[in-house]
Parts: sequence; structure tokens; C-alpha cells
Amino acid sequence: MNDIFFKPNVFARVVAVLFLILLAALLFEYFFDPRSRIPEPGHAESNIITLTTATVPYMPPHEHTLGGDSIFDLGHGFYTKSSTLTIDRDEWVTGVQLVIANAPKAVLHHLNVYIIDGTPNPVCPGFPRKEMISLGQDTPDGFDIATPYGIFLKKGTEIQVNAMFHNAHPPEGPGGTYKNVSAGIKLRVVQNDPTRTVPLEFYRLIIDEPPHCIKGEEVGVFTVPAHTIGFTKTSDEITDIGHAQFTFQEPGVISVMGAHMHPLEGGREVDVFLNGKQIESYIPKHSSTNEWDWVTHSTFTFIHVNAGDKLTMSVKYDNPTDEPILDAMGMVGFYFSPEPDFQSSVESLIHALGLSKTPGVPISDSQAD
Ligand SMILES: [Cu+2]
Repeated sequence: MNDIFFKPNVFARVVAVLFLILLAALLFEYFFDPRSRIPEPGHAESNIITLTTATVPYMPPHEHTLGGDSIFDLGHGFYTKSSTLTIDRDEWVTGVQLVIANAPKAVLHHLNVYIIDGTPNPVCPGFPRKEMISLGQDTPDGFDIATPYGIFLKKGTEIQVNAMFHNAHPPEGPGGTYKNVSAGIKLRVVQNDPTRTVPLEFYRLIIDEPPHCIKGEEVGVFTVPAHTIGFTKTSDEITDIGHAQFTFQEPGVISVMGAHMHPLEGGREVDVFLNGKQIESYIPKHSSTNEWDWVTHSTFTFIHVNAGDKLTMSVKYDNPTDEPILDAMGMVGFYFSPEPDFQSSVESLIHALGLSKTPGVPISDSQAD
């Protein structure tokens, strides 16, 4: 045994060095790969895509007199975004989770995930980014998508997260000064899943005045006059009605749907109508004993629509104060999947889940049957 390699202490050193190299490679992958993939237990091919905005280093609170200021005022909102992520293989998104670091959720105004492919936004053509996910201060933190649906991300798709924080003193927000604040999303994804066959497209209807789409602005707002209770604005009462309504070009299914308004400024209700008939009502509720914590629950509706059907909305505010509310918002977000062979796919879904067959009847109602 003259071979130096087989001397015990040399062998142990070689093994130790190889182990350290492997460890360093794993740590490098984990900490420096911007797209951290975390395998999900129980699903061999499942994993998580995380996309996080740049941090806002210093976020002081500001006074927010009801109706007295606007989200467009300097220093009112903190805007931040992520780098662009290029999807490196075909993925189906099956779940979405909001993540906020170093601040309470109440200081997030909204987080949007955009698909950057040059396609104009279907509801807001002046805004050249398609939306994939939109979460707000008053929406749930995330949602799961049932089979056969999923958000399909084709290999090469570029996505980006944009977020706006709004840090108001009580009672409109928790107040406090926050450091290194970021927002992001975790997307649960699967590949080559034969149960995911129907891609979801996201749409967002917005009531605003004057219109923001034409100017390419991200946010649309309207004014609620002073001393008005039950002030209601509907899709056809605004200048650019095109982005507050949607006419379906092909048959399909609306699945996840939700709304955004400003409950802490007097937002009371957002209603959704299909061909003039009300199909959903979103009423914000306090989600804690804090005055600023509200949630407006999303719904899983599975509403069948035909080509030519029209979706419209309305939003209601109470403003008992002496000042107008300058930055009231009213929005509806929903996922639609065109399904030319709708009947066969819905039959299989009905069969699988034991649901109501009546078009327009939400699952939550039909399950009670
Ligand atoms: Cu808003």
C-alpha cells in the first residue's frame, strides 16, 4: 500500500474537501439563485417560485386625513418592483401566496404580477402590461386553484411584481416606521400535470373618473363628494366605460373572483352583474380589532358565460365627512377560461365535485342543495 491516496488521514481530507465544495455549491444555489425552488413534500415535480420586490429601506408614516389627501400626493405611496423573471420551463401555477417582509400587511396597498410580453392589457389597452395576479390590502393573502384550472406560464414568459405601500397613522393604518420592507409572491407550480388542462386569464375591471388607462397609469380613482351616504358609481356612469365592463368574445367559465375598495375610507360594497343581473356582492369586513384591518373575501364561482355576455360592476361609498374622498377605488378582479368544449369539461367537473349544474349559480350556493 504505497499509494498516498489510501493513507487514512489523506483520504479523510479529500472527503472533507469534497464535502465542503458540495456544501458551498448548495449554499450558493440556495442564497444566490434569484428563483429559489423549494420542493413541496408529497409532489415529486411540484415546487415554488418566489418573486420579491426591491426593499424600501425607510418607510415613515404619514397623516391621512379622511378625504384630505390623495394616493397621488408626493410621499403618500411607496412604489417598488421586482426584477423581471423569465420562466425557464412550462409551468402551471396552482396556488398564490402573498409575502410581506418587515411590515404588517395593512401597510401594503396592492401587489400586482404582470406578464411582460407586449400584449396590451385586455381591459386597459393604454396600459401595455397583462396582469396575472392582483392582491390588495383588503383581499385575502392568496388562493388555491382547483383542477383542471391553472395559470399557465409558457417557457420564456417574463413576469414582474409591482407593489405600492401606504403607511398611514392610526386610524387609517398602524403607523410606525418600517425598514427594509418588501412584498412578494410565492407561486406553487407543477409541470406536466395531466390534471391541469384549462388556463386562466386574469381581468380587472376598474371604476374611475377621470380615466387612467388612456394615460397608462397603474391606478384609477374617483371622487366621493362630502356628505354622501350610499354614493354609488356604476360601470356605465364613467367616461371610459371600456375598462369597467367586459364583453366575453367566447364561451367559458369565470372561476376565482374578488374585489378591491377602500373600506377605511368608507368603501362599503362592490357588486358584479352579468347581463344586468347581480351575480356577486363583495362587502368588506373587519379582520381584526384594529380599525385599519379589513378583508373582502374572494369567491370561487364557476359561472358559465356565453359569447356576447357582458360583465359590469358598481361600487358604493359612505362619506359623512365635510371633505370629498379624492382617491376612492372600486375594482373587480376575476379569472376567465375560454372553453369552446365547455359542456364536456363542466360535466366532468360537476361529476368530480358533485356541484350544481345551473349556470350562474355559485358553488357556495349549489353545495347547500
Ligand atoms: Cu386602492
